[in-house]
Amino acid sequence: MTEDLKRAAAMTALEEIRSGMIVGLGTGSTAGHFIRGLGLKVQSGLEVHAVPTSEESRLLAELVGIPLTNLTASRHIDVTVDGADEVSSSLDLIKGLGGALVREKIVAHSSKRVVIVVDESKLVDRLGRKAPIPVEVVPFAADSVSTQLNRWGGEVRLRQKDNKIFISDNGNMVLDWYHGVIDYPQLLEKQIKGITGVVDSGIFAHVAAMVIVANATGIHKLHRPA
Ligand code: A5P
Repeated sequence: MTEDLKRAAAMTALEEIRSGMIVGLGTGSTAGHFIRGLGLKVQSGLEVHAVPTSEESRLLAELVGIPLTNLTASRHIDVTVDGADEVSSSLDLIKGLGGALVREKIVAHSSKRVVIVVDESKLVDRLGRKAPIPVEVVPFAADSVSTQLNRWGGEVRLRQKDNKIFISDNGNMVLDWYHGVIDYPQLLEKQIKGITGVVDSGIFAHVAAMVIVANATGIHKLHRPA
């Protein structure tokens, strides 16, 4: 059921894509549905180039035949379609439970428009209700950043995957900061980024132009107020 909703949101985002566009490809299961859908459109003649936000998405895009580019060859991306772990009522996001937050943020900030695709389980009134804040750190700084975040409150856990320390596509570690409800996402995003050794965090404040939400009643498009 959830998977059907994720797919429905992702398929709706295909309406945003036109021939000639440079498209940012997000990471995660919902973004995966979008990539597969885009692959089918490419096979039927749609002409796009895409910038993936992870090795996982790059492999999937190659598999389904989407021509790839990068931020050196294509400085500006027309539209990026990505998933999220939490979407607040003001359309701020927590991302990065899939571990691709740094490339996702770089691609999002290089995009004219960012469209987020989610099932309704990702909606919260305020960020931090359910998800921790992923914080990607240079491995040498994992302890010092963890100490600083702990001083600010909550609980910090070094991310593990398959009983090993998780290493991102960039060769870094990820701290999951169980912060609790976030009152000022934009401010906290800046504060985390200000800690030496932090590469970036999974708070994406003021990034999404539109969020496509799928639930049992259908598809709902939420727009960021101008
Ligand atoms: C990847 O790093 C994340 O930002 C994903 O976008 C997020 O975890 C959403 O994943 P799902 O679409 O699999 O729920």
